[in-house]
Amino acid sequence: MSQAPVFPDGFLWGAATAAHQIEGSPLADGAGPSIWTRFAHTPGMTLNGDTGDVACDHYRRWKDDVKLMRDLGLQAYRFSVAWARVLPEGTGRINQAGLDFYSRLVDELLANGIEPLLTLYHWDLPAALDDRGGWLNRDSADWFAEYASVMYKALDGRVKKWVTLNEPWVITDGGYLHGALAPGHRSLFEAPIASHNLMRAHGAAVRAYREIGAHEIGLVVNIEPKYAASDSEADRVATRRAHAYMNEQYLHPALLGRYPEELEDVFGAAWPEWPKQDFELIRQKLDFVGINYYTRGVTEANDSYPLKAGSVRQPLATYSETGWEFYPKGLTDLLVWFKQTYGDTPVYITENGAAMYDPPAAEVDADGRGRVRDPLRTAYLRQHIGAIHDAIQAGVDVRGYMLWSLLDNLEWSLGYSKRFGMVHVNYATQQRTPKDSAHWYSGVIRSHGRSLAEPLP
Ligand code: GBH
Repeated sequence: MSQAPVFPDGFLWGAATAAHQIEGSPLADGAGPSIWTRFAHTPGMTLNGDTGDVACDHYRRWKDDVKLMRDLGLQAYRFSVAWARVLPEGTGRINQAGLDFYSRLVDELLANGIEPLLTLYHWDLPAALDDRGGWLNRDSADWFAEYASVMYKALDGRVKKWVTLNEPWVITDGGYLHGALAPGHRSLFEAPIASHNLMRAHGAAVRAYREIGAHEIGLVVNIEPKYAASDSEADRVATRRAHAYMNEQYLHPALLGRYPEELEDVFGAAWPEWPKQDFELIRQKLDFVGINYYTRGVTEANDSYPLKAGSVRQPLATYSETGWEFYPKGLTDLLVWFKQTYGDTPVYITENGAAMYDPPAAEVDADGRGRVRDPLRTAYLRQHIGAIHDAIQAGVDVRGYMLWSLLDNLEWSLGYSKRFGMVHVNYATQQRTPKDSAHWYSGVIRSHGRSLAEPLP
């Protein structure tokens, strides 16, 4: 980038987290258990048996964490609410102490000039609802709308940007198809049903918002553009399927009111007939779509179950610690694809970042500050923010960027082994140390993106 990039006025710079990954104290002050509390305490489900019992202890350190955000200059903070703190049984009785935690957090953010983006569901279903069938139960749409309405009544106005679900694809693929995530099911027959009910829940929550709320609400999806490994007919067909499965399975019903045809082929006998009126519920006008971008997929035909498509590693490419290819151009491509396919719904990048082989935090330096040199993360962020700028120049209405993640945190079933934070967390002492990438990102925010043109430190 030779010329200083220009981002639109009001483009929002922030960072993201999720409740189970940072809060700790999952059962404090009357909260109910979630499927993640239960899953992590089931032997063998997470790496080293890691749980969210302490995590970043954010439930007790939230005030200091907001101060940290202010010191870094964040303009926005995307976080999620633990449903079972607010409704310990998932529906019915409200636990005021749980609600108060989020109310205080929001007040503190606003007092520090930081705009809250609130995600209602980032994977931690109340265990009591899983006992009633979880996302396989059609009533889950009503449960979710009830919970969402409690949150709107308590916080709308102070919160002006709401997200219904984070990544329905991961919830279903991880939780119901491959079983690596809670609730750990492995069923081709359950997966489409869980997905469909998640989308009905999304629709029901948006519908409820239009009655109670007065600001903006959207859906967050993870998208990985799929490129065919070769020009062969077989690889191209496999790529279409992979793209429909991961990228269109949720956006098509939410924005177009139908599923992509390829899903029938993907799920075969496990693909149900859907009631037509469900799509009226699922398709609601959205104020924005949030896109989480980490990597792309290069797809070849193979008979791996159930997609008949697999990913091919790229020679000479760089991979992050989670094995994801570094491919910033994919972000520009997908944003352009999004606009072409779905029209002018505004977009936020609601997650982007990487676990990038950080060295251990060094001793405290002369300024009294610890230091973590993470040049690979800085390079990753710089290239991806540049890719967003390219998309904006191509006419895509991108309104903000939320870096994943504010803090090193609990990477789900991978436990504490992967660090995505721009701030290092020493889990023994809970000491927070902004990494070099955080100082770099502060400069990007301060200059509204213009510093991207400067050489890397
Ligand atoms: C997000 O999901 C989550 O929202 C967040 O909670 C989590 O901590 C963060 O990412 C980091 O993992 O193996 O090459 O086929 C990430 C969604 C979907 C991105 C699967 C990577 C696999 C790529 N992920 N995808 S590959």
